[in-house]
Amino acid sequence: MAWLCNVEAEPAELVRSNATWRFFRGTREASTPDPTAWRAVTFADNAWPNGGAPFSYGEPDIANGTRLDGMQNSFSTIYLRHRFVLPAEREIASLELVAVCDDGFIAWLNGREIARYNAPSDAPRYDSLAGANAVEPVGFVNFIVPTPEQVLAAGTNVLAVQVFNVSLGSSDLVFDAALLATLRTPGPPTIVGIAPLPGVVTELGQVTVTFSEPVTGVQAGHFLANDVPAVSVTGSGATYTFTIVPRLTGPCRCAGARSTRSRTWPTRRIDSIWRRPVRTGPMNCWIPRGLRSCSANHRPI
Ligand SMILES: [Ca+2]
Repeated sequence: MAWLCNVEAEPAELVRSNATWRFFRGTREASTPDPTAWRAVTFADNAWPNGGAPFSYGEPDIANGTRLDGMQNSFSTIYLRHRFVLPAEREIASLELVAVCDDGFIAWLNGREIARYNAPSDAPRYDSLAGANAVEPVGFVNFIVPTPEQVLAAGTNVLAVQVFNVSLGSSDLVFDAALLATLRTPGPPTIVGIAPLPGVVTELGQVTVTFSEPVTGVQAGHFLANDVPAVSVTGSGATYTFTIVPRLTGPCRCAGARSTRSRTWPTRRIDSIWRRPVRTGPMNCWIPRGLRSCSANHRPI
């Protein structure tokens, strides 16, 4: 539901198609003694040459990228690494790898596998072969990463790919990929529910507030009624009930107060939402019993 997501999401290309990668020809393992070490963020790939994607041979229609002349009948795999930085203040909402490949590949993000296509059935080696021929013409295929927050990290990340040809003598090889994300910047919680609703009440002893997400650090003094703090608060998660003593029977001006915190939020924002609630109308129209005229005591917060 849209009102629960108090953030703005935007697409981001963490790794672009035609990007420059560090690459290693699979004439031997890319790392020893641990043949998986090359997939880690910390692996030193300085000695690997840079090459632009797509990586290919035997494809006369591909004019750009890195031509792997000499691969046919010589080696069946290549290793690729690409670094990118994820800003610390961003959260990841979705992630997918989009790849074009002849014949197969396995992709790891920070050492964790995120996608495989026509991959060998056993543990990949430098001389492994793709599990099947790519169907031509090859096109970009999407691979959704289901739990991106578990593989992406703030700061430096590494996308590592091993590409497999179907045979040493295969007439061609192609690989290019992009890593696409939806990023969002966390925002403060909003108030999505208030009880009693603004309007006419005869007296006011409690107010229950529901936030758009669980918050922490809520204290009675964060809620003011006629500028007097509530005396107690109960609740947890996203919903809290403030008790006002004595019960108010006159015009009541209510507002959220300072510094409730959820993960990182000041609640200055809560005040502003309270003052201008989108869904519930003006907040301070608490009309006391016996009042002749509503308008006489209706003062905007
Ligand atoms: Ca091939």
